[in-house]
Amino acid sequence: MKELFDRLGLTHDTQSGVYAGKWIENPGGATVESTNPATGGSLGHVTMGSAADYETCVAASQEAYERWRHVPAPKRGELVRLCGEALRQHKQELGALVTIEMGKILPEGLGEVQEMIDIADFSVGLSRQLYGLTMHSERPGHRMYEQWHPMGPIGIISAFNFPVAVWSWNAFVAAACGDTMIWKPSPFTPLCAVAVQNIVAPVMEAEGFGGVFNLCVGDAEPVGETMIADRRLPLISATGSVRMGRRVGEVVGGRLGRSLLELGGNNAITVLDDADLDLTLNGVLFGAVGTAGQRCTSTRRVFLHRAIADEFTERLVNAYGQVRIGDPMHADTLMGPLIHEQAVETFMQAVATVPTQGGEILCGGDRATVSGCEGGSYVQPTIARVPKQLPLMQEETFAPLLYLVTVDDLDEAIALQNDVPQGLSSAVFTNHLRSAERFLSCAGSDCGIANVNIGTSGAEIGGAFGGEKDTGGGREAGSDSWKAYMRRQTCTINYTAELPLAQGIEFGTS
Ligand code: UN1
Repeated sequence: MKELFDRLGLTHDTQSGVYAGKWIENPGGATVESTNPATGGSLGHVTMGSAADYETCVAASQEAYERWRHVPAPKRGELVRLCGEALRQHKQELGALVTIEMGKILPEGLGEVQEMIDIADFSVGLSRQLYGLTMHSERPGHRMYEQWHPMGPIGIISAFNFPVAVWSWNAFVAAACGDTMIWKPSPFTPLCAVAVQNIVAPVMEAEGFGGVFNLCVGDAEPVGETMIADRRLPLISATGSVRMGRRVGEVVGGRLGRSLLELGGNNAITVLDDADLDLTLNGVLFGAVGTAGQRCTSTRRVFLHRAIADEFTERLVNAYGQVRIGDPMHADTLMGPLIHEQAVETFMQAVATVPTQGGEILCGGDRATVSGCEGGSYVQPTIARVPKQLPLMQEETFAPLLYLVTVDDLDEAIALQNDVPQGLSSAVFTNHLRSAERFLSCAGSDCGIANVNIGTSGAEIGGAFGGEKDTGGGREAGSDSWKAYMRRQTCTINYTAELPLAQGIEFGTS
C-alpha cells in the first residue's frame, strides 16, 4: 500500500486538498479522513479548503483562463493528450486507489481510469472539431455564421461513485474547449482527487498552465455553496443526488448561470418473451450487482414478461446466490462494500419497507460479513418481487436492491418504466425488431439512454451521457456535449455599401 501511495504522490498522514495553480501547503479548512469502505480502516487525511482557499482557486483559474483561451484549440488538445498519456502510465495504481477508497472491484476501478483515457483521446480529436454552422443570409452581400468561444472558469462537482472518471468527462472536454476549472470532489473520495491532480498537474505546469485544473476539496460550506453562487463561474457541472442537483439548479438558475446536471437514475430493464435469457441474465447481473448498485446507471427495476417471469426469476436468484461478496481488491470478488454505514442503513430501511408495501424479498436482504474485513460496509445483493405500484420503486436506493415486476406486454412495461421521476437509462431485451424499435420510438422509453440487448449501465464515453426529468437534463462526455462548455456567438457580416434590414424593414430619414 505504501508503494501504491508513493506512486500517486499520496501519504497516509495528512495532505493538502487544495490546488490553485500549485498545491496550497496549509489550506484553512477542516481535515477529512479518508476510509476504506472494505475494512473501515483509515487511509489518510486531507485538509479541505476554506473560503479564502476557494478564492485562491478562483484567482488561479481566472489568471490561467486569460492565457488558456488564446491557446489554439488543437494545442490545448495536445496538452490533454499528454494528460491521457500520464493516466496511461498510472492506470494500475489509480485504478487500485479507486477500488481502495470507493470500494468498486478492481476491474471496475481500472475501467474507470480507462474511461478517463478514452475521454482524453476523444477530447484530443474534439479540439480540432469545435465546429460552427454557416447560414445563408436573407440579405444580399451578407455572411452569417456561428462560432464557439470558451466560457471562462467553470465549476465541477463530482460524486463518490465515479471519483475520477466523471471529473475527466468534464475536465478534458472543457480544457479542449478553452475553459479552466475548479473541482469540488466528493469528501468521501478525496484521495482519488488528490491523486488525479498529482498526475495531471506536472503535465500542465511544465507548459505553464497549472491553473487550468484546480482542486478544492470541501464540504457544502464553505466551498460548494460559495461555488454555485459564484457569478465568476458561468457554468456549474454537477453529478450527484437529485436533492443536491435541485439545489445547484436553483442557485445557478437564480443567477441565470448555466448548470449541467447529471443526477439520479431509476433504471429499468424490460425482458420480453422472445429475449435471449442467457444474455439478459448477464446484463441484469452487471447492471444490478456491478459497483454494488452504486452507479447512477445501475439497474433497479426489471419488468418481466409473464411468459418468462418464473424461469428468469429462478435463474436470477440462483445467479445472485453465486455472487462473491468481499474485499474489492481480491480477484475473485464480484461485489464489494457500500461506501459507508449510512448507505447500509438506507439499504436496510428499504429492504424493511418492501414487505410493508406488498413486496417479497426473494434473496439477500441483509448485511453481509466478510472475514478479515469486519469493519466493512457490506450488504447482500437483494432481489424483491413486487407489485406494479410499489411506492418505494419511485425512489433511487443507491444499493444492490433489485425489484422484479411481472408485466403482460411491452406497452405495459414502457408505461411502468416511464412512471418514475427519474429518466437516465433504460433497456429492453428482445430478439424482435418491432419490439426493439417500439421501445426506441418517441412513444417508447423517456430516458436519456435507451439500449437494446445491453444492460442499463456501462455506457461508452462516445455518446452523450445524461437523462431527463429529475435526472437533470444535462449531457456530459461524447457526441456534441462539448457545446455546454462553450458560448455560441452568431455573427453577421455585411460586405456591401448598403445597410438592408432583415425582414425587409425600411427605416431611415431620407
Ligand atoms: C455514474 O454512475 O455517475 O454508464 C456514471 C456507466 C458509466 C458511468 C456511470 N460509464 O455506468
